[in-house]
Amino acid sequence: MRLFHSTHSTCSQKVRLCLAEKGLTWESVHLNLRQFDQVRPDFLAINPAGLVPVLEDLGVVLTESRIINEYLEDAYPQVGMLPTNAAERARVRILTRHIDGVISEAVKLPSFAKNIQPSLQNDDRAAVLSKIERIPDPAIQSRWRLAATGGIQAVHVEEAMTTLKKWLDELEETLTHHEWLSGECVGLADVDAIPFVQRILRIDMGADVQAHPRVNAWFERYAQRPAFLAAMPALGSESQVPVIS
Ligand SMILES: N[C@@H](CCC(=O)N[C@@H](CS)C(=O)NCC(=O)O)C(=O)O
Repeated sequence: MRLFHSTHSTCSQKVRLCLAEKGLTWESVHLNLRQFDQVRPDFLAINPAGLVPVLEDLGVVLTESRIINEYLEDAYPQVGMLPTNAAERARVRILTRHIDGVISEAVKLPSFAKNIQPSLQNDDRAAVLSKIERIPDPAIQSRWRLAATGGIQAVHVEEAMTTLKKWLDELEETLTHHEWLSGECVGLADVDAIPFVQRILRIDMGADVQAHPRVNAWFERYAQRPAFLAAMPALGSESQVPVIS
């Protein structure tokens, strides 16, 4: 099994957590997104969308972190990551879909504002903009261009922060009924959510997490697990490699 991933990419972290929880071993192909490895022709040949993570397993090439984790659950069920009850499985999938469709997007601008925009200002702007031209998705291209030209403003970030606070409220509510987001045991909803709660902490929204005592306790409890230590970057390491999301 081979994983194309990046240390500080939340979507890569989701998959690394799932692999670690399942005790699966894998070969690492690391991409530095800040250096635009994702638009190198050899990587675009593997994923034309220019995004990590990508999992190669038994001749299959998979993109999309949520789908990769579902695949891992189907292909390697020995350590189960979904509840057995059908209604509970559906509940977990609603959570993971929301993370994939809404939360994953919401963390990007605040992450860029905090980490990417300042660091890009030290680079040669023309060289950066020419690399950005090679990004396949126009929306992703414009986010990078906005950051490269110092254009991300507080107002852009505010809307995202409102979405993230609302999500914390939803997680708090879920954790009043369940020990883990996935039910009685750690599962896909937990591994999909952990990277984003950590990111929320790292974009200076620690007070918002603390205002949600169950979310806070759940995060601290999960952070004791071996999978967290194996899959998540050490605190403070963003200063060496900027966070992208
Ligand atoms: N929906 C995709 C999103 C993947 C994604 O956005 N990956 C980011 C890192 S978390 C990336 O590769 N970004 C490259 C870029 O911004 O150029 C998934 O969940 O896998």
